[in-house]
Amino acid sequence: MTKKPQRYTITSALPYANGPIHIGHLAGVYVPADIYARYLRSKGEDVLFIGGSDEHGVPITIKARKEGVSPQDIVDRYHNIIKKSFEEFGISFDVYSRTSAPVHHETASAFFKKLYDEGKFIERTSEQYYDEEAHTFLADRYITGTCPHCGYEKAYGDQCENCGTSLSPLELINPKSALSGNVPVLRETKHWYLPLDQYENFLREWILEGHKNDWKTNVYGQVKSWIDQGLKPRAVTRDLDWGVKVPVEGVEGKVLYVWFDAPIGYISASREWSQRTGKDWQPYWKSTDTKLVHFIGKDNIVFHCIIFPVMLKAEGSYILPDNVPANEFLNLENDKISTSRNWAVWLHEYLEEFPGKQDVLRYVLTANAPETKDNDFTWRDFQARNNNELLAIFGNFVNRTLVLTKKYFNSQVPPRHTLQEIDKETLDSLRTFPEKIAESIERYRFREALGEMMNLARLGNKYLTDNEPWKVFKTDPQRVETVLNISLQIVAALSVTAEPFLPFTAQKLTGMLNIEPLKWKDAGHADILSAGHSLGKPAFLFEKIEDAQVEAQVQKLLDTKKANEAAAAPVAPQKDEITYDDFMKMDIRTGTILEAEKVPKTKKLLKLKIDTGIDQRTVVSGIAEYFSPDEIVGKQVSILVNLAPRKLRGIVSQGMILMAQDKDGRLVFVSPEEKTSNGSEIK
Ligand code: B3M
Ligand code: ZN
Repeated sequence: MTKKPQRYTITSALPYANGPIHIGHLAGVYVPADIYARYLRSKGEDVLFIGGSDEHGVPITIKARKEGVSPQDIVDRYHNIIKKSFEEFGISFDVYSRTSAPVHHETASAFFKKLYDEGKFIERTSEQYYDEEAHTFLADRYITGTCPHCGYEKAYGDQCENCGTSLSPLELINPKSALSGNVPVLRETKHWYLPLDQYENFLREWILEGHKNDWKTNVYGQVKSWIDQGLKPRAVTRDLDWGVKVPVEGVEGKVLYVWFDAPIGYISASREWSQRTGKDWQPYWKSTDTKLVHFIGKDNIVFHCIIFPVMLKAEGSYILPDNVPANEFLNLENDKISTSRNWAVWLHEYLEEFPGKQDVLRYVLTANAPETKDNDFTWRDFQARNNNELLAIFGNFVNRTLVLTKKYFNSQVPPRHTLQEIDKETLDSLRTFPEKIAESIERYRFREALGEMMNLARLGNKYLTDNEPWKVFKTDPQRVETVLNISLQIVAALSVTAEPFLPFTAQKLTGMLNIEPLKWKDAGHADILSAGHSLGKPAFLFEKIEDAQVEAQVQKLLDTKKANEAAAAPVAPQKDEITYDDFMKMDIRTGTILEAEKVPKTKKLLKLKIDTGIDQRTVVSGIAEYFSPDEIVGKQVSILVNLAPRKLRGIVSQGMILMAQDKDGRLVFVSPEEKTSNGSEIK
């Protein structure tokens, strides 16, 4: 875009409403989009920042089936959780919509209908997998099988999550229905295809020539490789019943492919916003002086750079994105974030464990943003960035400035007097920051921008330390007036320049400065606060994060890893065969634990007194790590009574309690489901 845009339409990928959101989502898409939107608003730009839940697609219906509820129940649940997380983290959407909303069904349906009526699709009948038991075609994730590229056995019909290749169901080796587990058959079915191949020249000219220099290299590279491999017509309908119905007369049981309807969700959300605010949504999508920017993760590049633009182009009345600043992925403690393995930091859990610390996470995720390569989130880094950067630099500078002003000048902004060289240099430097930060933000380099914002805090911190007002006050209070005036101007500039990154902190800052939120243009002039202005009360902006807090988080992840490994480990193989008579030699009875005590100097052993119905006897059992004596007294258990007595730690044990041991090593009693008389035979 060469001329200055009149307005900005900012979209952020619509998260699937089939689970809560985690730090990977926040780092990859929502925090950068929010920084951008907040910055533009601060500049006084006209911004429409769009979000919403993606509520269609097979994973949602599969989850609903598993839980025995409707897909609508699933999306209602997660839409609300996700929406709340975004609000809590200060993601400043102008609208947060959802694709199950009527406005979306109407919008997507009309969009498809227009393309259909104008003959922009090709109709094709082809053979697709069908589950004869479930009486349904198996789209996308309803089919699983072995990946032809990497041999992974649980690849989906649309993608292999092991090697990342996008697949079509017919490529899978040993296909299986996810519904019944049966081998599917092939049946003919009719679908509509978007002929991407017909748009190759348009895409080459628009992206490969037009955006060679301003799109990120990861995005440009992916698009180029797709185009160079040759584009093929892509089906935009599916044989499913959850989604936007195909609006063609006589067609039943077909819906729009989720990736056809979801990006139209951005437009539907804009219409919803328009209905609510009374503002016209159309200029945000149809005026060429609008700058449209899609924030997404790298797995969404092809949809936002090829398929959706082709849809918009085919429709004809829409603008195209000016940029698609896709991010790479964020890992967690050196491992891929994964919902199914629960390898994630969930936002709703983070807030429970670190209440009020939204800005800390926003900060760490931006400082470590996976902008040019995959990056790693570690709890140690989280702690270090909080303690050594936010607290030690930003918080420390602001706090010292406000506390000293309170102490020496009763929280009134002091005047400036004759400036020394260091004052002039500091003020000159201060004036350059808003522009520097803005430049980085406008190039979608958010971590660089954040680094500059922190350099402004560093400038203040150093200025204060170099001038030591606490030492000078006795001899030269006027000098201290100047130093604190300048420091306060830096604090005020921080309240503006930090706002896109740390909105909660910026709000606290304006409160402490007792000012209305300022605009970006105010930040650079060094006279924001005039002498005599009364400040609010100083308070701490950040707190130290202790070792124990991050150790608890690391432990939680280690527990998850252990549980995952146990779940993945095979169960012990079957032992050698025995005869019926072998089995009948064992005399197993029900018995009740009468007494229990720890065997001294052992970790594992409990000495039990058991009423076996035959007698009362002593049994030594290795269960002390799982049960305390108190909780098992009175419990009815199963006991092998004719086991030869054994001496354990000097105690004669007469029999063995039966326990089930899972792959984790965890023990549970094998007890009768209902109380029976002691001595009942188990056979
Ligand atoms: N729901 C995919 C995802 O969460 C998808 C984005 C839609 S954006 C229109 O990765
Ligand atoms: Zn694979």
